[in-house]
Amino acid sequence: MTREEFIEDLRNRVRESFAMELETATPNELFVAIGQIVRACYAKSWHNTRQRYLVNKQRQSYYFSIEFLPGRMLKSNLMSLGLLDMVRSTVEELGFEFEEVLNVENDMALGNGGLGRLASCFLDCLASRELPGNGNGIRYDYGLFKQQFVDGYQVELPDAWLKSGNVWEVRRESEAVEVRFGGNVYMQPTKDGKLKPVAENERILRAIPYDTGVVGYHNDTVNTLRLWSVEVPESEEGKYRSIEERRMVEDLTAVLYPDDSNEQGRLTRLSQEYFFVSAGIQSIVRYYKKLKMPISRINEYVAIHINDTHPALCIPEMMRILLDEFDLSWEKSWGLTVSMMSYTNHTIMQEALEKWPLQMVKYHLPRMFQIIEEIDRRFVTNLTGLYPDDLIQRTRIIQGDQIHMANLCIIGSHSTNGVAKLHSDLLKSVVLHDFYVLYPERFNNKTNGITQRRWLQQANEPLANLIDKTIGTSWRKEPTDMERLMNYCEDNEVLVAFEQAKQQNKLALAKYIEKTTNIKVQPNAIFDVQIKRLHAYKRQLLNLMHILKCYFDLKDNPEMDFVPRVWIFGAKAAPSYTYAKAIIKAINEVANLINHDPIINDRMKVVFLENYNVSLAERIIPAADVSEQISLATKEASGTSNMKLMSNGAITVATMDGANVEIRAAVGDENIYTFGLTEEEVYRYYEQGNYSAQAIYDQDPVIQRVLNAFVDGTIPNIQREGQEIFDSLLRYNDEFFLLKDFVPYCQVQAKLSQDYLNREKWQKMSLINTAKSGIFSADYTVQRYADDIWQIAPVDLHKEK
Ligand code: 26Y
Repeated sequence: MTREEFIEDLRNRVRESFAMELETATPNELFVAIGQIVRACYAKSWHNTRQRYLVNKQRQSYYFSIEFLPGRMLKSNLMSLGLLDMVRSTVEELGFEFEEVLNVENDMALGNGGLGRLASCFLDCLASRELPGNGNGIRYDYGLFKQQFVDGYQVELPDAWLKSGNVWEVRRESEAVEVRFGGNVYMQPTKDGKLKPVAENERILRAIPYDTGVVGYHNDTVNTLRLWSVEVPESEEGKYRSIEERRMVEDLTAVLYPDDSNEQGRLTRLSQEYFFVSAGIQSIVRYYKKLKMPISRINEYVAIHINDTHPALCIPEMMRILLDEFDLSWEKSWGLTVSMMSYTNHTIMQEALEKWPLQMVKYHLPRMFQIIEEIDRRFVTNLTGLYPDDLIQRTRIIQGDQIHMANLCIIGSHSTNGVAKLHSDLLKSVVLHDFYVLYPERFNNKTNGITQRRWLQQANEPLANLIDKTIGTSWRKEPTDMERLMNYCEDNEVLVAFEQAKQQNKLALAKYIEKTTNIKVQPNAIFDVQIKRLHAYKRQLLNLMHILKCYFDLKDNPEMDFVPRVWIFGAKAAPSYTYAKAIIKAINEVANLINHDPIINDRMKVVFLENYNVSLAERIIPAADVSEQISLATKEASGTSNMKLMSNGAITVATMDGANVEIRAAVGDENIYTFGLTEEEVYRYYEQGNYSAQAIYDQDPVIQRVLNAFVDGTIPNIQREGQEIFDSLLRYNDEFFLLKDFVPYCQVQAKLSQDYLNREKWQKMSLINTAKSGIFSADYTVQRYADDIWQIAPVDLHKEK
């Protein structure tokens, strides 16, 4: 597309869609019109991709996830299509601010955090590596809540992201399917003496797919993210007479559950899980029928991935279709199902493991219940005598009055993976050890990754351009080529240029901070960043304790040498997670105290940015000097912000947890600040039960002063929250061992501050972090899933078939 064609197209669309002239358009109209142009640009490739997969009878993977977190899509689509520079310069020449146009787009925030963002990175990588892989999920009317602070407290507002329309989606009426809930199922004998399930009094809902193109980077691949929305089918209109009844139905895909740690066992959540799973599996089977292949070979054409246990019902739903609709035997159906399914575990935290009440499943999903019961029965029967009874009892799916979804996933799939080496090892040796005894060959590791296209190329153009200038542009397609930056570790000119790029990003973030919070920060201070969901195990509180220590040091000794620092937080707390909310309040009050204390004289600033989401991450990450990855060892399955920050040249302060271990191995000990308890030490405390927070407190006056600040009025306005925090540490014995890790944490922070003064040393460390970050590209992660688990191969759409 030439510049002239683009302007002409833009002019026409603004006219036709808004009855306006281009000259009078605002960023809103411009965003919609450019979005339409971009969509039109990839429409043909999208169609071709689908057509080619169909004609080739391509084996495809389907990534089932109850969360997807793509963020904004205009800039990434423009970049993938190679149109970014032209469109940007043209828009600016026309007298508009391109940034403003981009900012019109609502984030697509249909996810809580890491798991949902990982799903979106994976889709991007599948398309960019020409791999035939699709997403399947829910089109929530409301994404993750918007966060506001009122008097330092988190307040949640609805995220009505669809209010102004969604240029990227296509509603596919003709591909709607029915999903059935409730009713009774009984077994009826057929003529040939078999038993067939017959259902009565079911409630039938309609699932409408909305498809979004996933545009590959500089290739012609456009894959599909299919999200399902619920409707009352016309045939059922009469049944849902009252407004309440209709609302019950519409509630199904109304909101994303905003909790990523505590399973609450809610019926609507269970219904969501079955709804998108059933719709997705039906749509896969319907597509497979088009290939005119026997059902007994479906596993040669379909790979289904279960992202955490939320889509676990894929297993019984596939069984239902093979058994009830294709009349296959149990054995045949089971063989096909297990060979199609694979599962990723994202957590070892007990509270986040899904367990559904038997009665709830039995009443609302009676056929699923029957099938799960039979899977469980056969599992027990087949293992009895071969393995100890207690092992069988610990691994079976139905235990007491609950269905253990992780057990269902492992038993019903051929692959179970963790998301970082340490995490996968813990699954084998501790968390899922019993299963590892049963199925050692099913366990594997797939360390998470990120897409540098979004997190470096797009979010950090100053750095990306500088990398181009230094080593050429091949890294944009092959991220490990960034390793060539290692040749410039001693090159002062290059180091200074990298420092300038960082400075430019810090300046931009400083502006944003001032605009949104009124806080002025010095761009030459250390920008110390912790961005992630608010969770006790992630230990934002440890960071806050260190901030308080620095504050007291300066108060005691105002003349001391102190390397100026700006602490930047971004974090949402689940609305029902009161402890996490108390920590938000405490951080905000400490920020208020320190930011306005004349003695501190701007040497410390604490900034908690509201509404952390993908697009805010894109602003913060390029400007970070320090990346806080300080979860208690064993608790963070992988982490992915650690990789994004590293790639952008931030230095990590890390516990030996999740993928931090692999980051250290990549950059070397000298280029990361590690501290804290190791996995072994944590488990030793658990085994020996001899951790005493009180003992640590009693011996350390600094810790006493820091903790007392929460309850003695030093930090104002946190009577209740301060007490809750104080109690969590002392009365309830500090579940995540903050007090034990506090001193070593402060020590590495002090070292870091000193190192920061040595600009050359720091810049070298930063360069090495970027240089070594290529291995964390999700391009490679996805390639390993494709090779080891899904067995899918690239399809070159440039080539004629
Ligand atoms: C069942 C419900 C309460 C639930 C909902 C969401 C449970 C868990 C989640 C989300 C979990 C999640 O985001 N986990 C994170 O996944 C990332 C991608 O693998 C990891 O990097 C990160 O360590 C892990 O906490």
